[in-house]
Amino acid sequence: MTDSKIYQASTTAPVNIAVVKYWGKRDAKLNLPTNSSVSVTLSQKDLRTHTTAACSAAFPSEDTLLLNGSPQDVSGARTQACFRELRALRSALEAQDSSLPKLAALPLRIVSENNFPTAAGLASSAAGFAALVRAIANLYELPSSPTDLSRIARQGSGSACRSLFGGYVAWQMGNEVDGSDSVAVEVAPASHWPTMRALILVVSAEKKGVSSTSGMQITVATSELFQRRAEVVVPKHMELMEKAIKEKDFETFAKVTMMESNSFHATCLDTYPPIFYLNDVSRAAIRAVEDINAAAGKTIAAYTFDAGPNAVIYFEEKDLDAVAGPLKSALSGLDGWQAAEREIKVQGLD
Ligand code: 2P0
Repeated sequence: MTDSKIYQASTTAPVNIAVVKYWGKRDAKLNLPTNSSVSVTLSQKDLRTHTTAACSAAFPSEDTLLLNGSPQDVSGARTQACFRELRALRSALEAQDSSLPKLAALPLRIVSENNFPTAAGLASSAAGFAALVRAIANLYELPSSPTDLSRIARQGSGSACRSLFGGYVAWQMGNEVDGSDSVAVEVAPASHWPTMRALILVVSAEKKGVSSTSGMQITVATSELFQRRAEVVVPKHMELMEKAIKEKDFETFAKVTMMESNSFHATCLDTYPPIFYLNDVSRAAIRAVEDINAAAGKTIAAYTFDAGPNAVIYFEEKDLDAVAGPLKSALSGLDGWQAAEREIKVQGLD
């Protein structure tokens, strides 16, 4: 008799925004980075992926993935790597305990929903792979820690490993060739520094022009500035950033965040052919933040940009009025800002 029971589990995973940026792979197959990175996890209230993983002998024999209602190709090496690793862990459990249902052999049906635009520089792949990996781990009842799961999610998308934690998270690049030590760890929980806020300026919700995966490969191959960034700049920024977070030193946190963003976008420009992620509204946001800090007489706001024009502005809760108002009036006359204005969101941290 065939067991037609449907086993299922759901989870959500948050978006993370890097303050020390991941850009460059030393191993493209295993998604091993050329440098470590640090991120802040944003509230799941507005930005998150919700994923349900199910398996059943009654399902068609192929694994399937539906993202925002559209069927996705699961045959890619990255998704397959995640499925393979999770199935291997489940098989090991089943081998130890013969009373467990044989789930590893069953086809998977994954259903994911984002509550924000996909691929608009808002780290959708990070939340997506983190949620996919944790949903399947929950379905399989794996005893894995968040760091264990980060090792698997990293193979789906590098930045996904950081979305397995809330709060302040480091992705340690590691040294091993098999990637076993390239994992995410908590720098501090959100409760350590709960006054941190992020303002998201959605300058464009369109899909980005150059994907991160191909962009960073061209940077590694062509930019000499990149060498210095990976070897000298990022190690220095990692140390300063982890210390700033531990000491809740906003000025240092903010300065390193802005210099990191600038360093990353400088290596994009130094890539040949060059990669442009920032646009005129992005540059106006940078100038507005500089003006806000000059008016305050200290650094109360920090901008950062990923592989797209959208800005994330970090600030402390007490400075909301000094940051949001001036930013809005500085940008309100610009083309493209209409879209941004509607989308401003202040995020707490989970
Ligand atoms: C980051 N970004 O640290 C950096 C900053 C974009 C700029 O991680 O190829 O989508 O899937 O490992 O994780 C975007 O890269 O790249 C990214 P893959 P991913 O957040």
